[in-house]
Parts: sequence; C-alpha cells; structure tokens
Amino acid sequence: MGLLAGSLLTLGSALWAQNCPDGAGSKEGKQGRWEKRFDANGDGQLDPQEKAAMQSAKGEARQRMMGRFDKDGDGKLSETEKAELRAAKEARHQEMLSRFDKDGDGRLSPEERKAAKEARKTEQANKG
Ligand SMILES: [Ca+2]
Ligand SMILES: [Ca+2]
Repeated sequence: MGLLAGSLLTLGSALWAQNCPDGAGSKEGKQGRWEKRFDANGDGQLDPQEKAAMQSAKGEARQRMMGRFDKDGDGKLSETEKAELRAAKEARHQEMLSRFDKDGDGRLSPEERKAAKEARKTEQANKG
C-alpha cells in the first residue's frame, strides 16, 4: 500500500507539472479554484505549505472518489466505472441546476453559484 501510494504521488506530481497553468490552458479553471481555496494568505501563489495542504486534500478527494466508484477495487477506474462517475456528476449537475438555476438558462451565474454555495454551507453545517 505504501508503495502504491508512493507511485500515485509520483504520478500526481507528474500530472501536476503538466497541468501547471502556464499561460492559456483549459485546466486553469479547475486548478485555479483549488489554488484559491488553499491560498491562505491570498497572495495569489501557493507556498510549499499551502501546496502540500492542497495536494493532500486532492488526494483525499481522489480517495473518496475511488472508494465510491472503484467497484472492483483495482485502484483505477475502468470505462464502466468512469461512466458511473460521469453519470453521478451529471446527476449532481442537474440537481444543482434544478435547484439553483433560477433564470433557467441551463447554467449557474455567479449569483446562482453563490446561492448554491451558501446552501451547501448550511447543509454541511446541519450535517455536523
Ligand atoms: Ca476499478
Ligand atoms: Ca442561470
């Protein structure tokens, strides 16, 4: 298990290097969100500590995802498992839209997103 985690980490940082926003890149949006979340001092950059916190949060998110979707437990997502992941994401997206897309344009505007975020906060607070 330690070995596997190690190779995942290596893979992760290799991917990380590839995804590093360097000018234009479609990945920037997602990555930007992560960076914002972990940019504790708000200087727009991640210092090594913040980066480490982000990496471990990403790792946890990945583990949660694998726990949920890696049905045969081989540590990767097969096409079937990926399809389920996509379906779950899509379902969640639809749920968000049906709840928060007030003007019905099929996407969440910044205000709608904000409402969604607030609602999620409340839900999580209620969950404890
Ligand atoms: Ca699998
Ligand atoms: Ca909308």
